[in-house]
Amino acid sequence: TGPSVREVALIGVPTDVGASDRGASMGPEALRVAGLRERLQAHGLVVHDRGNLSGPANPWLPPVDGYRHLAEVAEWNRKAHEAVHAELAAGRLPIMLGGDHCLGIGSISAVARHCRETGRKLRVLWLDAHADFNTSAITPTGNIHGMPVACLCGFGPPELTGIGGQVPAISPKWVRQIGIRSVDAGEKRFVHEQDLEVFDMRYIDEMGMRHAMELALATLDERTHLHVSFDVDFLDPDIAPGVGTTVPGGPTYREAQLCMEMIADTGRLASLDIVELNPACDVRNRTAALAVDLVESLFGKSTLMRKSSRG
Ligand code: 4U7
Ligand code: MN
Ligand code: MN
Ligand code: MN
Repeated sequence: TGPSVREVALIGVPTDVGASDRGASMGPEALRVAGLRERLQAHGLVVHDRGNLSGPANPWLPPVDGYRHLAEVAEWNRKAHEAVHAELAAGRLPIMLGGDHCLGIGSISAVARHCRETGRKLRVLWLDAHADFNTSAITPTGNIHGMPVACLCGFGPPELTGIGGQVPAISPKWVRQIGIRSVDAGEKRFVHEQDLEVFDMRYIDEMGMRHAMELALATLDERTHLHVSFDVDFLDPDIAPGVGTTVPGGPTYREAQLCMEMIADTGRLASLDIVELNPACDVRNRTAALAVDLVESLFGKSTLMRKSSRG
């Protein structure tokens, strides 16, 4: 099993417990309404929609000891972990429909576990406006959707870092972040200290999306499992208003398409998260439709038949 898999499983994880703004819990349905399943099928993929996982309600409380809703976040992530791992073990490509980005902990820890079990190398592409590298000591908000990369790298509460049975679940060396333009003061120091490889918007402005992606996708080989964690706030808010935490100055439509197409061209995509879509902030579901459009490119849609095209 691996990147040649053409069977995908949609796993809805309808929660916003990792955020302070509500509404990302409606993301899975908005993606379905935008035609995600049908658009993937049109590319020859066999699509299994597993429906939505269920879990605790959002208590909507202030943070305690630097974490908002830690118990609920842990429970949702344990469920996401098991669901994603089961699909990988069965040879299917899981697409987790969030939900807020705290769910990257469950999803990516499952991917890391699968890679350990099958002797694969993991590369994580983190497409986001934010680095999501906060800890309880440095977070300005206590929102755990700002902490998943740190938790996966072993910096966080045991309830979250322990999901998947190995701490840390991943090494910062396996991660490439693209589109970053909002990093908090303490988080900035921590990103530097841990030497995360970040292609921020300054880099993309100066060098172009093509060069950034060439480097982010360098040194993949036939044993690499490529995971994409797509936070919809990666995109410029002018084209993607339907997120809770917009940050101006993101990738344009064309830059985002190129990013997805270059990932498709590697042929190594083996799991995906689509997170942080917030229909309560959207305009006539257009951000969901855009996300679906980009995901089509990620699975090999291209304008013309290209030598490198796989779809
Ligand atoms: B997302 C923030 F302070 N950094 O930690 C925080 F700006 O998953 C935002 O990338 C985090 O959308 C955004 O709360 C989390 C804030
Ligand atoms: Mn994020
Ligand atoms: Mn974000
Ligand atoms: Mn967000």
